[in-house]
Amino acid sequence: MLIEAAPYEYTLDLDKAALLIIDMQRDFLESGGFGEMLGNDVSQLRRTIEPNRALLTAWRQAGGTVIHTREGHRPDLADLPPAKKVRGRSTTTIGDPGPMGRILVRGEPGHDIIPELYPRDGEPVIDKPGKGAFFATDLHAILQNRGITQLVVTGVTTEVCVNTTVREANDRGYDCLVVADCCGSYFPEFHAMGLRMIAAQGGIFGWVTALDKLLPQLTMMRPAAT
Ligand code: C5J
Repeated sequence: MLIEAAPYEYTLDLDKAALLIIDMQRDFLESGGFGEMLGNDVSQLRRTIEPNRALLTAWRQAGGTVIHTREGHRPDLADLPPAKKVRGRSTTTIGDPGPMGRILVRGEPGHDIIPELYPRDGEPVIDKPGKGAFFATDLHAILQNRGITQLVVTGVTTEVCVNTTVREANDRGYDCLVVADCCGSYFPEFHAMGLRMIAAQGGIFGWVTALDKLLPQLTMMRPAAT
């Protein structure tokens, strides 16, 4: 299946591909969460929910592999680097009580994935302590065991966890297709530049497409189960 993309068309093979949805967590996206508490405009991220929901629905109907990630730490914070804890000099940091439980701690309500995109049974959820989904996780092993070489990447934020994951994936030999309108940043200029950096120089880290280029192809590929 050929998908119109930058810098040139992407050949998607659904049997070798996974949809990788990065960090669509309540604390980043929901009004009243940690992201908003820090003064961020969560509407910049919330605009990605509906496109992600449409893509996830079509991807599931086509029978494709879906993998979700969440950024966060063990409740005892043993995997939290001191540098990450103190960065930003904020009075409230990772592990402290926040509006939806302890901030970025596994098992807390704010750490979980938003209900609109909630994982189904059988869809792996990768709990990652860093920005990249490959660092200190079993993502690479899971992908290799399933024969996956292509990643369709969405989620938040474009310039942080999406970009870091795409760069990690690229170095491990995966072909990444990033869906622009299914990614978001609190900072629109970083979103735009984050996408440009991926597709620059002939696709130095991967490809970038839009939902309206991917969705019709996906829907055509395999009829929805009745
Ligand atoms: C993600 C962050 N998910 N911005 N985290 O991008 O700290």
